[in-house]
Amino acid sequence: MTLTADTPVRQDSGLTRLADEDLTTLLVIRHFETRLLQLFDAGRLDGTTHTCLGQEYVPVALRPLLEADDCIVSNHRGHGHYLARFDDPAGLLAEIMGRAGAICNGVGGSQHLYREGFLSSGVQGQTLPIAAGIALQHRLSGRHALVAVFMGDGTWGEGAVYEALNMAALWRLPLLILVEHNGIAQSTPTPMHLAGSIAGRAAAFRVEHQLVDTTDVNTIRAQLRTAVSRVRDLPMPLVVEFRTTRLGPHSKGDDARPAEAVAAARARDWCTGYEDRFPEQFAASDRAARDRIDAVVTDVQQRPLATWSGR
Ligand SMILES: Cc1ncc(C[n+]2csc(CCOP(=O)(O)OP(=O)(O)O)c2C)c(N)n1
Repeated sequence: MTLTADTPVRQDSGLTRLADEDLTTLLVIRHFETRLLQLFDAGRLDGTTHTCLGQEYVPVALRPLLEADDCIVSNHRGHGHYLARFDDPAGLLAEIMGRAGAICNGVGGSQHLYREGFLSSGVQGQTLPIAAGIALQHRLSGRHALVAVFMGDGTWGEGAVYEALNMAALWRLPLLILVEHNGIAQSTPTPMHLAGSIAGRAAAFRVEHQLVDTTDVNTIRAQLRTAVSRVRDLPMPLVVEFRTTRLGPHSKGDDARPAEAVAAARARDWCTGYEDRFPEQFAASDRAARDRIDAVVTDVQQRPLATWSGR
């Protein structure tokens, strides 16, 4: 299926019951991101931040498909990618607030994280050549592991993406390109910045493309399990395009969309859909995740500033 401006985004009628562990991670990410926006509004955070509200299910669905040896390369909207990999909201918040216990001593902030097997950069497109380079190293060293790189639809406007795709296809790199297609890049709707389609661009390099058009974590896993294994086993590159929605502003308070577009995005929120379908399980997990993030916020705000020697 090729996505165009007219492609309808379907409401998920087929949400299935999640394992408690998955629902917990989804809601930890949801409450983490919600609190970040509140902290910004209250003047408690500096810099900027891009929340993944509405897109939490993407990294959570991928979690069991990735192995410990696989590497994740994330982008500017990467908090959910990190929290699905590491159950560490305190380390991440400390990084964003520059407090003791921060993942990178507060030097990286929201967008530039590094932890074993995980790297992020806020520079659009930069991550694709880096991810291809790591995948090449995996291949040359005989390491049976892939590199999963996250990007948005708007990032297909960066030339470096195509250099990386070319090399990935030519050298058959174990590169899993995960596109969170949320229909907008900052303030520019996708039809205004993307000629053709993401599927068509992948095809130009003879790279396989798979579309995911559901928010159901269990269904996504079933749809992708074989393809992700092939990326690692053959190896080969693969583009997976998630038809998703961004619920929040681009970063802190800059939502250029008309109110109806925001309302339409909210109507497709996996979270409210899940709450309607499984109210009891949702209520218990939601309360626990909210309490946990509240405690993390209280704890991290009281910590001393992070220090870094510069070496
Ligand atoms: C090279 C570069 N140009 C511009 C920016 C500023 N910027 C940050 S995110 C963004 C839009 C990204 O859109 P998309 O790739 O669709 O991801 P989304 O924000 O929708 O998740 C822009 C223009 C940047 N970070 N890097």
